[in-house]
Amino acid sequence: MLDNLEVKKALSSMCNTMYNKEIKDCNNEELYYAILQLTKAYSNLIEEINGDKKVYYVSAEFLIGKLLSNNLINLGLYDKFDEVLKSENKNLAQIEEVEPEPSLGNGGLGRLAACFLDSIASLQLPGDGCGLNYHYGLFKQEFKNNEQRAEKNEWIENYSWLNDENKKYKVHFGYGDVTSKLYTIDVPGYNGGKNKLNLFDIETVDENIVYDGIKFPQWDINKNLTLFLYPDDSTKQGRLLRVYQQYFMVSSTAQMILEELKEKNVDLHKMNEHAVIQINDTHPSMIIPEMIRLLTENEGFSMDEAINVVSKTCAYTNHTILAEALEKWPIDFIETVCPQLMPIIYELDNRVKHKYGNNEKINIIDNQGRIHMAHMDIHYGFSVNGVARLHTDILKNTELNEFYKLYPEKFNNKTNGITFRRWLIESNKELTKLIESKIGSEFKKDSTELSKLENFIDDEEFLNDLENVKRIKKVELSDYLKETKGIDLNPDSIYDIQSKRLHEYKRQQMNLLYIINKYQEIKNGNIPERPLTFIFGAKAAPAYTTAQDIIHAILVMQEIIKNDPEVSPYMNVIMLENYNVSLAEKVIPACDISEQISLASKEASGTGNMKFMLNGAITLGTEDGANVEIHELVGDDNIYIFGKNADEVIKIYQDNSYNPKDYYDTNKDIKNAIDFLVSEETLSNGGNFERLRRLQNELIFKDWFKTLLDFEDYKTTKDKAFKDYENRLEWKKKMVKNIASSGYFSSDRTINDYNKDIWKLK
Ligand code: 26V
Repeated sequence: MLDNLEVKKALSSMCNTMYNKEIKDCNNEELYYAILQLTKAYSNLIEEINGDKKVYYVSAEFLIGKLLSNNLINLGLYDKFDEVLKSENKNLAQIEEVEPEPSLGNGGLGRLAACFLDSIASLQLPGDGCGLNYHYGLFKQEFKNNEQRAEKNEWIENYSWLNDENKKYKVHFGYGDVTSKLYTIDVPGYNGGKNKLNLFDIETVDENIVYDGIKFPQWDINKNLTLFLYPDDSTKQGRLLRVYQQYFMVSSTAQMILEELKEKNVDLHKMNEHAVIQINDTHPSMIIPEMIRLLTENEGFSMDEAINVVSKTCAYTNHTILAEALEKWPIDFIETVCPQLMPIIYELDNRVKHKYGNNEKINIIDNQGRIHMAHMDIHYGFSVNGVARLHTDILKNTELNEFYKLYPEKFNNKTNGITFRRWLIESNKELTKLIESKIGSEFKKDSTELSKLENFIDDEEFLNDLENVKRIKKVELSDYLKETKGIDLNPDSIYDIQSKRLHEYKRQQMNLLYIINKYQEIKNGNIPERPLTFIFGAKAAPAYTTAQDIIHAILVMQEIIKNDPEVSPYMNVIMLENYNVSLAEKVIPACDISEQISLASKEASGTGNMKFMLNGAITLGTEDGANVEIHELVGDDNIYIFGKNADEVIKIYQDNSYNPKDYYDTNKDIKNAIDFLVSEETLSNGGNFERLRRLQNELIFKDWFKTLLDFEDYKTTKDKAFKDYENRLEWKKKMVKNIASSGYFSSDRTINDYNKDIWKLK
């Protein structure tokens, strides 16, 4: 292992070669590129993790975040670089600000994939990620006129973490062949060894066709294929493009896997003993027919043999029960994009219909000619897992019950997790140090050690230190927002934070109604005991109108309060621009109250909830997703639970018995808040009548995710949390209890579970 002197020598020599300068004379940008090159060089020296069997985690998203600190930590070099740079009057955290963050993901599913890669490598298991090299990722969010604008997110530079592997694959589309080119990013583990993230790209992609934000000609596949993640699917051409992307991803991946297996001289008939393909949601589902096609067409397999071995190799993870996110592609889409798959899909479908009869609940091809990707995964994969206990139970007993009855042995739960290396050690160094001073550093390798913190729950000095750490992180966030956005935060206020994708089921609109209600109370002279800061971070899919309307309403509320001196000393609303992994690393450690308020049964797991808990925030949430497990671990006194539970919600949907208008008519707080959406105040503070009226009508007459049903309980519970915050001693104990109970949510635990029950790597 290198010592500080060697690190200094290496850095100094890199600066000399690259810029002909001394370290002290380089600016942050120059230093970033020098350290990037060095880190890549060190990573090059690390052995790849090998084994008899390897997992391929195939995913449309990998929300990896910045890599400099993460990789230095995992390579054991962070402290050394930090010290060397300090001695030269430089600051590693500031240097990392230079790094562009790739937006190769949208939310939880993509961030989970990134945490999993970190844990797989850190547990020294052989396993690679496989996905696409989107040049502009999802999009960069900007606010203009109180609306979200989508801009391209440029992240690929001449020097980046990408390695060109000089490997190519031919992918056949209906209109002709294209060439897929492989790039990789090293994934070093915390305990030595490294894996890879494989990102495929089309050779002919053309960045110059993008105009006016994120628009581009949708028909020109050779040029647009890997420009953006989740291109607009409100048009047929946009939906087709998603299928082109998916087929490109899985055909490249399947060819690469077969190539690797052949290099290892594996008998492909025993492929399942050497490879496991984890299908992350349904975006990669076409890997099943594609692999069968490659084996039958090129490797001399019979159809029976190919189906048999592929079914023993593929495993499927479900991340949502929302109908619109369960992909069903029309046959003619597949005929256009990859016609060679249709005979295989017909065969798979026929076998199911032959065996189980024509049953729409489990058919692969339904009677409207659509292919249900999840159904194909379940029939032709060996494992189906949900991502939190409640979610898996709902899959088994409700959503996928018909399948569960057929294949009970395939179903299993894998409660999600997060990597503590990024979400504690990297993003909250102060808390890490404090924990270390009490229980030693073993928790860095074994997160369950955190439970030892409970021994200090009555240790006043520790409680005060914990409070100080929280305050430091609140001040840090405040300074950062002041410096970068000119936003003022009051670190003595309570930070109440909801950061996650914008979706009606997550109910940012319920939080907004609470804020309006609080605003109206203050106007009526009802001042809160302590100032309140409400922070949101969320991107909305560009074609999702209601989500855009909700962002607009939050921004207008932010404006109203900023401009109202009667209210602004007591409450503040901030909608963070372009919430991403880097911003999350600053926001989460600063949080007092973590908003996890989805309509019960709809949030498969959530992973932000775990990150907040680990950093000492107290959850305000429904009995949904992993909140249920958090609740169980911390106990009733250390979480704020409200609202209808999943059984009640499912029943209300079944009975069709919910009418939001009843709540609007009978609850004055609800009526006043909703009426306020279209009012003199909103319209004179940049409000857009059409958007606000549409949102108002949505809430009164549709409210598909039952905001009004839970509002009253939400308000009561949230008010109580704010009141309890004033009992500082008790609150600090709640913080300890949450941190001490969070060990279960390490993704190392999750990956161990995947390995034990599904992958069986070693
Ligand atoms: C949904 C949408 C909807 C709008 C447009 C684009 C788009 C793309 C993909 C999806 C599928 C979302 C699936 C997803 O992210 N699920 C999340 O997975 C997390 C990790 O398991 C879990 O914690 C979250 O509860 C779940 O929502």
